Amino acid sequence: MSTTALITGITGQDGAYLAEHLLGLGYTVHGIKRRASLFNTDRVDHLYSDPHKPGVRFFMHYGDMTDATNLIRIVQETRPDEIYNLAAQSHVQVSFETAEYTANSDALGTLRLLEALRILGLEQTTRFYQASTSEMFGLAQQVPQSETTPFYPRSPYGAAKLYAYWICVNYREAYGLHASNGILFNHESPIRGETFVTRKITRAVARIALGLQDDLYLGNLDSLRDWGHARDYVRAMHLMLQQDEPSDYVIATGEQHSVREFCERACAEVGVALAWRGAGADETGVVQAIDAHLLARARNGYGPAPALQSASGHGGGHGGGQDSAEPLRPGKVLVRVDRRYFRPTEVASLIGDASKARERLGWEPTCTFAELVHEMVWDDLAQAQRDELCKTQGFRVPEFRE
Ligand code: NAP
Ligand code: G4F
Repeated sequence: MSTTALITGITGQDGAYLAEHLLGLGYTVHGIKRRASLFNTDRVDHLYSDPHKPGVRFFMHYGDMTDATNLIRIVQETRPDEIYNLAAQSHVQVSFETAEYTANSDALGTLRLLEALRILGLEQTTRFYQASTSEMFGLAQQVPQSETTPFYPRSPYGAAKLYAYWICVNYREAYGLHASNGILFNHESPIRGETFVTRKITRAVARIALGLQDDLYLGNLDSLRDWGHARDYVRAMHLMLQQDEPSDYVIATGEQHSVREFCERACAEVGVALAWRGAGADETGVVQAIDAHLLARARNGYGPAPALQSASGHGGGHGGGQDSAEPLRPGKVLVRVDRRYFRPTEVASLIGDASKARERLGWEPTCTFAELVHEMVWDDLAQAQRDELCKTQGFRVPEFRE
């Protein structure tokens, strides 16, 4: 019989990568999705098969972390060997505006799920993974941050996640639950939510390269993050639940980059060298030089991304890019600062020490920072090219900006 996993937050970035990983390992995967007025299963649609067919191993159930009876029923029906609690209002800035809801879903939601295990008498049989976060380190008390670094959350999100962390530890100690916290540092991918800074940048750079967008407004350009790839990080989640003893693990690359550096790297993918002028809220990112061959390649390169090393080669492409307006020229301002994106309290710098995960789980990140940016930009270029094609054929292209 295959192992059964229940994933909350299956429609999110990590839920999708984890579901794919577990299905690949032969698991039966149940996921909890929210009812929404529009389809919200884009990220997992490729995993879905008609449930009426034999041998199906992927199922979704309507549910919500704020609904205890619903969670109890789903756990009762699915009887999972492993639960991965990934569901959360996961946007730090949004948590300042929806503090109570964030606490309800992220903190109390975790408690509800743990209680479901107790109520159903599954505390000795079901293993539990909690999606904890480096945001709990907040105003970091040590550099780099490890499992022993004191916490100092700086947002309603960080505070809610800290409750979830400790309630998980408490249920492990009080009731003997196999419950582990993955203290994950920022991890990204081409399916990262569009309002997180990395995806906001790669999506904007792709659209700017194709003349679909003029510029990009950002908040704190000085923020430093330890960015890894989500595909690597979901492997760590699974490994934690395969250990004889539950524990808490930092998952990080140990390498730090600024938002400014992320912008530079993303622009370089499309042949644009960015220079910075001014300071603070008046700082701008300006086109310093353009590599015409790289830009043409980015504009015309339908299909999968070229290998990273060849990105500097001269591209041919198969037509379809726009060759009329040339919105990019040296001196053009691409990045501006908008105070709207500043947070009431900022987490200025995070960098993790994942030695424990390396030693005990044998976990290593495989994707470098350059590879991550490359993959994200080229995936967004493919999407921008689709939009550009629609536009040139007279179809309306939605302008999602936040
Ligand atoms: P994400 O893309 O924002 O996905 C969050 C998921 O939670 C979505 O499926 C969302 O559903 C669901 N959700 C939100 N509120 C819910 C509720 N009340 N009831 C049920 N489901 C709800 O986040 P992610 O990047 O995959 O992150 C996964 C988890 O890891 C989150 O708990 C996050 O806080 C944590 N984490 C993430 C990172 C990171 O860098 N990505 C780092 C550390 C920790 P909809 O699709 O319907 O919105
Ligand atoms: O991409 P972000 O919104 O991610 P943040 O706040 O670090 O949170 C993410 O990582 C956490 C792990 O540490 C997760 F727990 C959490 O769920 C989420 O996935 O912002 C990164 C940095 C911040 O310092 C922010 O102030 O980028 C800065 N930033 C600058 N301009 C911006 C922007 N962030 C966003 N979202 N949008 C901007 O325009």
